[in-house]
Amino acid sequence: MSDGVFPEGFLWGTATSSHQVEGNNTHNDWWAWEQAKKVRESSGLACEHYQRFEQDFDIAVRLSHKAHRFSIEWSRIEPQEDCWSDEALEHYVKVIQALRDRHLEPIVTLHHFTTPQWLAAQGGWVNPKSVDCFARYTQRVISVLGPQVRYWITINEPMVYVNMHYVEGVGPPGAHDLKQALRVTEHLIRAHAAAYRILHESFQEGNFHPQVSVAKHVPVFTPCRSHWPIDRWVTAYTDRIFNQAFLDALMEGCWFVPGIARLKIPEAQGTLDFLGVNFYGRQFIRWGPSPGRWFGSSCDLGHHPREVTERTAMGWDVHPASFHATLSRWARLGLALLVTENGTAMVDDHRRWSFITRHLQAMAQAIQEGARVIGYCYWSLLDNFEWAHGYGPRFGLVDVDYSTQQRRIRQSAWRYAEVCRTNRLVQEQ
Ligand code: GCO
Repeated sequence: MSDGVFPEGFLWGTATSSHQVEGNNTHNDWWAWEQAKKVRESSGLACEHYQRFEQDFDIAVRLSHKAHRFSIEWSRIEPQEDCWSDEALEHYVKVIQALRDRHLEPIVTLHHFTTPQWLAAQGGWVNPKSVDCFARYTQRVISVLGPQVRYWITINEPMVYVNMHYVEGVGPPGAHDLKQALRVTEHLIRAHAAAYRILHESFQEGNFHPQVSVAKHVPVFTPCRSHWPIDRWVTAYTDRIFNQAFLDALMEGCWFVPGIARLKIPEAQGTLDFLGVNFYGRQFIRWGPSPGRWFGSSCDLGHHPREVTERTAMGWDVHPASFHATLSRWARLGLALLVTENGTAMVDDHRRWSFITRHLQAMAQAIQEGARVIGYCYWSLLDNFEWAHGYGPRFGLVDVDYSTQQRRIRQSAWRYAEVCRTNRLVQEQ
């Protein structure tokens, strides 16, 4: 049994995103997608967090959190092209003030899967114009929120976004198009680089130094049949596309995947001040006919290898050792790591705590071995709208009754609160 002790000032907290909790985000492409009945359930009022954020942050304070990650909804700030809503901007000023008043460090995401409908109508992220539009939006946001925010996430899970929306087509625009996927990848890199520069240039004068990153989902890809060389090969290739090439672009200014493309993007070089890490589990890859896919197909649930012994309610693999592996691997970039998401949908809350405690232990081990991890945001504070999966999955430390909007703090939240309060994880026997 070993206790985990975490570095002083560790940013303990949770993460959310606008569309998943706010409610009534009527101007973005996901809303339109839901209205077109492309998914079973519509986000609707979600958790009404847009109105209830103060009450929700009070809960975070009761739970001894020190930080909170959330996203700004671009389509509220700019509901029509180049038409800006002062009211929406003012709202996020209040959100940040509410966090500051409660001594919760804000970690602000600028793009979390949703895009304004006016931009989507012009081709969204396939259109090169998206880069300038995103830069203009960033400029507007920081001119108002300014130095109130130290930690910025430009784009949430860029490669998950590309895969979900342009390869697997389970989000708007529902494309299965590898050419488009490549263009979107490039534009997301350029948009991140533009936002990075704007954030830094805006604060050049003062002694305020923003810390900017993406939230990179960095799964550990694992061959379904480890004795099959072809599975091993396609796994390594998937890792290159999904993880390595994207991070190479932000570190070195070049995105390269043999057989696909080499993109020189010099303005992206050196645009990570830290690395935001999202981690949920291993992903198993097998060789197989997979038309329209970039990646070797993931093993479907029925074909998980025998070594998978534990799954979440989403059917995802639970494997804390891979969390340790991914933190150790990416720490080698030489950047501080901030865990911007790790979490689980579980029906049984005991299993949620078991998931959390084992992942914290894995993180403590990586820290002990030298990884510079500065914070951990559990996904999520509240149960919320899980995209194409609707409201079924329960990721929250806090249960939400969607018919009354009542919040009920789960037992796992209190156990996690103890860690946040003491900055220490005492392993249970
Ligand atoms: C993602 C997003 C979140 C999800 C969470 C659980 O990873 O897809 O960042 O919006 O809700 O990850 O799936």
